[in-house]
Amino acid sequence: MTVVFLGLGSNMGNRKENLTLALQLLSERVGQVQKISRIYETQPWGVQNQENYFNLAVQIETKLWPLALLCRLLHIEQDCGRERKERWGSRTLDIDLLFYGTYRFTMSGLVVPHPRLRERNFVLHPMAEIAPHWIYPGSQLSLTQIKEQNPDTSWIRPCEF
Ligand code: PH2
Ligand code: MG
Ligand code: MG
Repeated sequence: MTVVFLGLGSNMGNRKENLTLALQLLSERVGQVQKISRIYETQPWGVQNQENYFNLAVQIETKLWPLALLCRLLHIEQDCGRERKERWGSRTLDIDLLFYGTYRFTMSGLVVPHPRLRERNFVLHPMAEIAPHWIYPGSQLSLTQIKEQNPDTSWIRPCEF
């Protein structure tokens, strides 16, 4: 069993429902969901003129190897209505593999830890909420420290439903 952290995002359709359905499918197809952050509303990063995102982070214990896990994540994205068009463009659901245990690797287009997570408020805030003391593999820094050092100025606020 391996603990993995995923980042979820949605900025099309009913963003909260998309995330809720994704969490349901993750628990059925990937493993036991151990921690879920609050949902945050976030400024679009990359392409600006698109709807604000809802983002969250989740901790799951899984027996799947990385590429099998990636394949399930892509299927869940599709089953939640994802169509791949523009890079960083709007999407009903995006699921990014952030950490796979404490491993670091690159294989078949999959880079772990996720290469851009250290620069993104929309990942670091929800991650630091569920795993503040998690050490970024290969560094001596916790996610809380990385979050505090991150120069990203884009806004992020927890949703109040
Ligand atoms: N995902 C992207 C590009 N930009 N911006 C925010 N705020 N949240 C995201 O999840 C996001 C993004 C590509 O996956
Ligand atoms: Mg992404
Ligand atoms: Mg993605």
